[in-house]
Amino acid sequence: MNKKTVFITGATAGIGKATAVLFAQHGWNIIITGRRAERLAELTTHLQTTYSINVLPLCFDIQNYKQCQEQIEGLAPAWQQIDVLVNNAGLALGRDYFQDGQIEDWDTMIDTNVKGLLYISRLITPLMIQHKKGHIINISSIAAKQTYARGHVYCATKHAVEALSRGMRIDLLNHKIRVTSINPGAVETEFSIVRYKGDMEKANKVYEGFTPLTAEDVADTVLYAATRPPHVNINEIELTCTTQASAYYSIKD
Ligand code: NDP
Ligand code: 8X3
Repeated sequence: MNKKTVFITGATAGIGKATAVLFAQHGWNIIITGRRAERLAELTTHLQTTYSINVLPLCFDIQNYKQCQEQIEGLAPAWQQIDVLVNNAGLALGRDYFQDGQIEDWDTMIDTNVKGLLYISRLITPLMIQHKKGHIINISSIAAKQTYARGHVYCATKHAVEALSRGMRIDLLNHKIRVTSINPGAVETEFSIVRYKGDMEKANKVYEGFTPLTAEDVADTVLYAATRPPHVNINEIELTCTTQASAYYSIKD
């Protein structure tokens, strides 16, 4: 396989899916992951038939280390040469006051956004070191920079991703493995449907009256970071829609 390979977690929806499509358009081979097998199969067929690239779908839960290990250690040699890892899978659950927070929601956010990202990165970095190349792109958030009301644990997980991006960048320096953190503001995806547990009214309200970022906008920054010359590392990119200045300040269109 002469083409470059990107490994994208959480490619069954939103930013991960848009990133898979954009990289496919640019001729990359792609490993896509997620828990929804049917969506992975549909995307695989679409990408393989539309762009002449190879796609490997891996269906597993990144919260489960054994599953992560089986999938990554089971990669065929040609798929082990991963040029770019996009740690994208993640979620928010609930907008409760701290004192009303649901323990299961907290566990799921921490297990996915922090531990899942750690498991995948820990398993893939030795492959990158072995092949003497690699780039880890962590999809963090403006929630890594600011803590907003009733966002405590989600914001804490993204603050952790920020610390991990910095830590990885330092420890992987000797191996010239690049580490980028991408911090978007509001992006209209399935994120709010997941956060509000299927309550479409609450989910739609989040994006009412303004034009949020699209998943494709974020995918574009991922591709930008991944395609700089080898001596350039984009450490961090923060992006919001034009009507959002921070987690606290936004205006209607
Ligand atoms: P979506 O809900 O649209 O997509 C989330 C993706 O993550 C899905 O493909 C889902 O796949 C996957 N995922 C979730 N949990 C797991 C798990 N346990 N194992 C494997 N895959 C999992 O949300 P977004 O595209 O918006 O979110 C992507 C990332 O962007 C997240 O890290 C989020 O925090 C971040 N982000 C989002 C913003 C927004 O406003 N939307 C803004 C800033 C950052 P499946 O369900 O099939 O497993
Ligand atoms: C997701 C967007 O508004 O919760 O990270 O920070 S927000």
